[in-house]
This record gives sequence, C-alpha cells and structure tokens, in this order.
Amino acid sequence: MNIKQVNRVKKVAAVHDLSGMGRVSLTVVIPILSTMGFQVCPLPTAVLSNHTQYPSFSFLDLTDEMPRIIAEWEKLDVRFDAIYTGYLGSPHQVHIVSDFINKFREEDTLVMIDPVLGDNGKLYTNFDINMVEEMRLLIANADVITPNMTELFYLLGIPYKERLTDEELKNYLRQLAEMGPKIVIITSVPTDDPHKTSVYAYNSQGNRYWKITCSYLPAHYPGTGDTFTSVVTGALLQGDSLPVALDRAAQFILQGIRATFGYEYDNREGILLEKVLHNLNIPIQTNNYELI
Ligand code: PXL
Repeated sequence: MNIKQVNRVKKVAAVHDLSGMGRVSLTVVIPILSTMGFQVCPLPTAVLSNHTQYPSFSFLDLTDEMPRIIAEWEKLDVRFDAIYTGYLGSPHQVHIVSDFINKFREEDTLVMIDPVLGDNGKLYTNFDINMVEEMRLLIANADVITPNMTELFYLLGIPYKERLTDEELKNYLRQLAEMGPKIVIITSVPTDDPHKTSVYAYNSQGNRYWKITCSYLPAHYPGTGDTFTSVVTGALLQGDSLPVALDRAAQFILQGIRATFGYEYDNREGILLEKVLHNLNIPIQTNNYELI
C-alpha cells in the first residue's frame, strides 16, 4: 500500500453551501463530523448571507468555481472515505457533482446524498422543478439518500400527503431504492401520536425495513435535516449498523431541540448545536429501532 494514500483521519468531501446565519449546511456538517473524528473537506456550492428561509439573502453561486477546485484535488491525488452532498447552488451542479463522484469514488467510499429540495410540502425559495428533475439524476449515484417527506414526494413526482401507512411508506422507500440508492432513509414522518415522530429506512442489501420513533416537540428549526444526515454519515463511517446510526442521529436531534426549545428564541437560527455537540462522543444509551 502507498503509505501516502492512507487517511489516518477519514476524509469526507462535503458538497454543501456556506450560509453565514442560521445553522444549516457547512456550518452544521463541519462541527458534527469534526467532533465525530473526521476531516471535512468542503466543496462549497454557494455562499449566502443566511439560509433561504429568511425573507431575503445574498447568494453567490459557485457553479463555475467547483470544477476548478475538483481539478486541483485531482492534482493532489486526494482520496475520500465519504462524499456527502446537500444543498446545491444550481441545477447544473448535479452534472459537476456526478462527475466528481465518478472520479473520486473507490470501492469503499460512502456516497451519501441528501436531496435537499424543500420542507413542509414546498420547495425552498430559489428551487424549481428543474432542480427536482436534476436531483432525481443525482440520487442514482448514491449509496444512501435521506429525503424528508417533502423531498420524497417531489422525487417520486406524486402529490404531497401528510399521513401515510407503514405499507405506503415501505412502498415509497422501495420505489426510491429502484432509482439507484442502496439505502433510503425518510426523515420527519408524522405518527398517530402528535408527540412522536418517526424515521423509516430501507436497506436493499438484505431487503430489511427499519423504523425509529422518538419524541416530537412542536417547533421547526432549519438545518435539522443537515444535522440528521451528518450524524448518520459519521455513524456509518465509524462502523455503526444502519439502525444504530439512525438511533444515534434521532437522539442527537432530540437533544438539540430540547437544548433550544425552552428559550424565547428566533427558530430561524437553528438548534443550539454548540450546547450538545459533545454528546456525539457519548455511547448511545437506548435503542428504539424496530424491524417492520
Ligand atoms: O438545511 C437546508 C438548507 C441548506 N442550505 C440553504 C438553505 C436550506 C434550507 O432552507 O436555505 C441555503
């Protein structure tokens, strides 16, 4: 083995935007994966003053810069243990990111794609159906995808529906897996009990479906999807099984929301991540996962 090419600390290429205010994308991905012991190498997609759930924002699209960054990384002969993509700055970036994955993916590389498109039944400001169509192409490259309920329906091209049975969810999970990814995880699924929320997952290698249910507090914080996927990425990289990775991520989100919820606070700033980051290094206390 070429000694130079061993990653003593595992490297994650993180393809997300950098937003100055509101904890989303790189400002969430970097602290979480660093705390879990991984080196984050950002390939920024855009620079924003703040995320797009505020009424206004500045936006610098880095589509033209990304191929230059990738070309330099090729010269450095850098190797990644994971490639993790999230919020893209333009639909065209899908082609740049697909090429990047094809060039840098090796047998053991984890390709994690969070198909960031929208929330609460709507696309984020700036995104249109063109981004949805491109995102359908991007997920074909993934080992793992983590859509929320809104993204699930946009990716499948069917109308949004809030309440779903386990059988419907299993069917949708399988349909998404048929689009390419080996593992599909659906986050923030409402349950019959308004005080609970669930995560559903399907691993096509083994054909098993998992469900994790945990407490729900009635508040919306931007960036919790990025937090969830970042923890799952770190957990899988450290060798956790899929259901343990999901448990770890769901419990961390709940800790973050509990640390924030009691304050009178502008929720657009996201959860008070800094208060709970250290929990990522504590073994998880309970397992809630079930096979469905
Ligand atoms: O967390 C998703 C996200 C990422 N990046 C930007 C966003 C959002 C959600 O609003 O606006 C810029």
